[in-house]
Amino acid sequence: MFRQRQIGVRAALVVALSLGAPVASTAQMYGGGNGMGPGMMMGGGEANHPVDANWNGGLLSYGQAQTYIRDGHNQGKVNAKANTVTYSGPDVTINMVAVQPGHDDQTFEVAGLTNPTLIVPLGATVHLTVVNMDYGDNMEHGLILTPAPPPYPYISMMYTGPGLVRVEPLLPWRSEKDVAQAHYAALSTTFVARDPGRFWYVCPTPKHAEQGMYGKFEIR
Ligand SMILES: [Cu+2]
Repeated sequence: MFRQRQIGVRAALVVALSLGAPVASTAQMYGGGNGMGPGMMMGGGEANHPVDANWNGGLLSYGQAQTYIRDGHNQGKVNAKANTVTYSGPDVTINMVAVQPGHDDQTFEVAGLTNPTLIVPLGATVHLTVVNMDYGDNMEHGLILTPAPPPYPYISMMYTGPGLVRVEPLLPWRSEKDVAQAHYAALSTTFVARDPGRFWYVCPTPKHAEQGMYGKFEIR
């Protein structure tokens, strides 16, 4: 929470990850946001613009984004060979980037790994933040956590549904300045990893999951 406040992530969802219950009923929005509550379906292309004054989510400078990325390297045990990050303890913080500079399009990065498998202990409270460092048309990104495995179709949400956990609305791409002078949209969600099993974090932007923008999320 401290970190989230420090980087100015204002909008957050609190949800309970429970396979048996419709999550929308347990989700709750607080701390601002765009007035779009949980369960909002993606509004085709309306988020397709760079960060501007209308963005009510968190905003990071380049320097803050670099600190955020560095912190991400200390939040779990990184196994680059297996492409896994294993978290421990009752409170887990995950700093995720959508398309970190220097990485391929349509990827998530955690601790410098691309689309890693994230392993979280059963019962942990998970603070998940996504920062969009991507740029350009159709490069808004979001995240939903779903038990539905790949492959994903063009409109992944038609297959995954709204998911169990969501980072939304879609984060606009970086402002139209150079990388070092741009601002980066950020959103956080907090949930309890209540059900053991294998899930997937998936980008709901059309075509992105189809092109590989997803990774495994294991609770055990
Ligand atoms: Cu995406």
